[in-house]
Amino acid sequence: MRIVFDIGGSVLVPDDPDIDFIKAIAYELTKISEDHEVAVVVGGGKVARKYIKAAKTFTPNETFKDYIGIHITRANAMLLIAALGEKAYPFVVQDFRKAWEVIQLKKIPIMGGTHPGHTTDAVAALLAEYLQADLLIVVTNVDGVYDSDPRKNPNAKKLDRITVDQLVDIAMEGESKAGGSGVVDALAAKFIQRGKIRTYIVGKKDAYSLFDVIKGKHSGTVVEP
Ligand code: U5P
Repeated sequence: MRIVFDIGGSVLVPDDPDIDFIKAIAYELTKISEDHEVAVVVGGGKVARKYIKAAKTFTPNETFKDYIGIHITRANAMLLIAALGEKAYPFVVQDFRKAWEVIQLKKIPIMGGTHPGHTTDAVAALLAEYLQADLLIVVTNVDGVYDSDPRKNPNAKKLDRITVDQLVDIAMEGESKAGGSGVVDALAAKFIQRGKIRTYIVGKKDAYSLFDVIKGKHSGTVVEP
């Protein structure tokens, strides 16, 4: 299989870099890459949002703040590259075609953000579409898709299986400002719909065994294309 992993920045770097988690996923990704083609997109998460919030003091320019976010995603990507060692391409990949080329070299391409105006979820969805991936795995700090925001509503129910049209509806309720934090960004949901990409949305706990996740063994949400 060809698999794209979308690892949330807040999962990788909650406040400080989560060394044990980064080690664990580097191990899992290396193991998976023995039998599958793997590409990874890393987010900026909480750290990016802190920088974007600070920058708001100085500028109302959303695009400028997006660029700050992109830099943070690339710093996080460098951390994962360091953890993967020889298995990863040693530069943060900034272009989908380059990611394809890196896969042909039998290395794992690691991307962060690309352009202002969206999050790394959208990058991952587009990458999955471009690479014609069999599977997109989104690792977030919520353990799946809920019928309402579980951080605000204690009665929110996790959805084991949804259609991509449902995902689009849920994502559209989120907001699309620099540093926005819906479960996936609306644009990403649209790309998943357009690319008809089979997608699993899972939490950090499941991500410790990505090897099981790719086989469908997880407690997150399956998005049917
Ligand atoms: N960002 C972009 N374009 C990208 C990726 C990220 O502008 O391709 C910016 C957004 O402001 C985003 C922030 O909210 O970086 C952090 O990325 P993420 O963790 O939300 O994906």
